[in-house]
Amino acid sequence: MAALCRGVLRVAVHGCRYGPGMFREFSSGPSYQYILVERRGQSQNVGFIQLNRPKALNALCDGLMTEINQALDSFELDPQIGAIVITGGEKAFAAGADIKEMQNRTFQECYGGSFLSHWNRVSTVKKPVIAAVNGFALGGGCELAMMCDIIYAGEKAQFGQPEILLGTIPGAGGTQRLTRAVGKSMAMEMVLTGDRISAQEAKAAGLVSKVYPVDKVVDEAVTCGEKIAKNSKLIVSMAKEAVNGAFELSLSEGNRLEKRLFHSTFATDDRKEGMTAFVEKRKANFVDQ
Ligand code: CO8
Repeated sequence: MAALCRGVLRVAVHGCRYGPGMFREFSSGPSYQYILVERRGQSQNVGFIQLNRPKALNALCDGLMTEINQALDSFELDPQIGAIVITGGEKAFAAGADIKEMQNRTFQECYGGSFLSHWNRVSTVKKPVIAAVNGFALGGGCELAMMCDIIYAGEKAQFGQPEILLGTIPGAGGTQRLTRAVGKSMAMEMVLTGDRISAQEAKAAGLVSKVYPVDKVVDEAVTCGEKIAKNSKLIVSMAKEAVNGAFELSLSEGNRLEKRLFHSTFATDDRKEGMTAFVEKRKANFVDQ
């Protein structure tokens, strides 16, 4: 199998893998041990990252998170890519931070070494990121999904913050993003009991935007990514920044940010093109300028 990725030819040896769990990009791209990285969509404009540590239910070890960051960095720099999809496997999106890796950590190591401080890269990417979740999204797995901009869930997905059962608490935004997404009562219940919620409950609570059959959710996420990627990448980033402002700012500050960004769109070629195309009854040809 060969696929084009970021302009370089990727060759998969042994059915998608290079060595044990390795996917190698030729010529100059990085090799990944814990994730698969490719382009998806008809125009190959959706960056696709699949967590690929199935034996450990995609537990988020340090190396896996570092690789996700590398893949995100390269998609962020790639002018062809208009959206990114992150997914896992059928049984697990990710069953949380790697407990075996954390088991013998001390407070001094965690605090002094800023343990897992590189975990929030997903939430700082300018391009939209869509999580396609099948199976378990637990602990850091649920937090990873919540760092994404849109969550699509497969019918059998389960979301939870079970850290309390391990004698700890969420550490990558779980108490904050979950509470904003589902409200205080449900967030408290999940964080304090460790109970999981189903895809359907997650949809009803507003944690996920759509639920699809297990075998459809990844394709649907890519389709959503393609739809986003057809718009101006510049304006999409501004829209994303404005929506994210709603989580950080007061209403008046958020509205001010939105207005500034709205005004800023009038400094772009794409705003002019979009409105001109509408008036001329033709499809807009955005140039991301
Ligand atoms: N870490 C390491 N290994 C794991 C993890 C994990 N989180 N989850 C599963 N595995 C491993 C198992 O140990 C097992 O390995 P092995 O075959 O070598 O024994 C393999 O995956 C399969 O797991 P199970 O046999 O347990 O599979 P089941 O189908 O019976 O159960 C469950 C699936 C329910 C998902 C179960 O595996 C489970 O409860 N996993 C742990 C879930 C959990 O507690 N997650 C939270 C972890 S803590 C966390 O995420 C904190 C994040 C803080 C971030 C801080 C950033 C600064």
